[in-house]
Amino acid sequence: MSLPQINGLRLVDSLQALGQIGALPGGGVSRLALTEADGQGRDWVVARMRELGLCVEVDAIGNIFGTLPGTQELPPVMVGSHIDTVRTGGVYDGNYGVLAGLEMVATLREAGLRPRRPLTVAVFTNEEGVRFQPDMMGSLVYVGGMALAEALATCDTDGVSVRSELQQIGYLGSVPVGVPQVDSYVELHIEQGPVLEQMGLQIGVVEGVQGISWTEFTVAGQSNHAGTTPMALRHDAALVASQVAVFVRELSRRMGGRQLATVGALRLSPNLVNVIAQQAVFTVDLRNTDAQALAQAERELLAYVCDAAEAEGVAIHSRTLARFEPVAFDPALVDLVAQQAQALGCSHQRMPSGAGHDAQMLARVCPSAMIFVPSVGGLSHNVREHTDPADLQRGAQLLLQVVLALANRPS
Ligand code: HGY
Ligand code: MN
Ligand code: MN
Repeated sequence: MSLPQINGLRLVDSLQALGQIGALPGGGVSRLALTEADGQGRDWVVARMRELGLCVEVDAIGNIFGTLPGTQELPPVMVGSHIDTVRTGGVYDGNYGVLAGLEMVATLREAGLRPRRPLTVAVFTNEEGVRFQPDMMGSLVYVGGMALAEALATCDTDGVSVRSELQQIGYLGSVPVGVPQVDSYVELHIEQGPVLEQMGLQIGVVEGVQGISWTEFTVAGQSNHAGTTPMALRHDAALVASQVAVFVRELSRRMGGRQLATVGALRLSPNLVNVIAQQAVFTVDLRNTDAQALAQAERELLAYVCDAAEAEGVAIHSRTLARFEPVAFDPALVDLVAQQAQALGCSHQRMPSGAGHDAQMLARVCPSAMIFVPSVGGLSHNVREHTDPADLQRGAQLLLQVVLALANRPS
């Protein structure tokens, strides 16, 4: 039986339409979690879900679920992702997985096809974790990995809580967070890296997600006059932050393998040209597919930070913002993705995910897997993020085929 074809034009139009919400001048999107723009984006998606006749539910952490009933009352096959973005985001990261799920439903309805199992399209709260940590917060609470009360009480740097923002945008839902009953979860996402494009491949069959370690360091030095303070008498918070940034680059080079290290956020105060920095607050993002190597990198970082602080005579304390072990997806589900990619005639290869995703949380409660499509120039978390329409359509078509194979399989 030939399967209905995903309408690629309609999918691209929906990505562009949603991308208008929080659009940045000159391109890209800024739709930080639980901001007014995120609320408007959620409203747009819920309206589309309702147009498609889905049963819409919002849970207590603001996760949104749109469900197409199946011919049988069974746990649903779930697809989805997130629609919150980083401050300099693109229109595809996360949004593609949600809108391809809705396009899949639209295609099935047009073809008059009703799968055996229900299909649910999920929008998970605060996947990016740039305003409220940790990242993947909504899906982590959904699977029982973080207490709801703790998540709701989490505040951003302005002291505003998740709870108050969810209330503000109207998404403090009534569906309790419980024990999810999900048959399986498949997340379609842009690769956000250079691998598929460099290898000229159409599809990434994702086998798992690497480990993630986010730490915030606060260095307390002594502000003083830049023109009168001898170098030997300084306690310069900016120096220590800079030394750590250089150290983690050297650490990842020395460790090799897949060790990654990033100092992405750095705030100095008083941040003035002629004042030695009194305080530096900065973050270190370490990642590795190898759990032991990641732990080793964390140990070496902490040892270095203590030595650097002591040498400069500054105080330093650290706060863990996120810490997730590497995750392997369900081998049988990964095989199914590979088989369906083969059947669809897609060039593909198995690969790990460099970015974190909600799928790594769903993997705690049901068989989960991911599908990647290429990112032009390997760019993401960048306003120039782009994926070609043909790749977008192909990925959504593969999602449809994998989901139908799951939804219609005998018990
Ligand atoms: O940081 C990540 O990997 C994801 O974008 N939250
Ligand atoms: Mn994402
Ligand atoms: Mn992202």
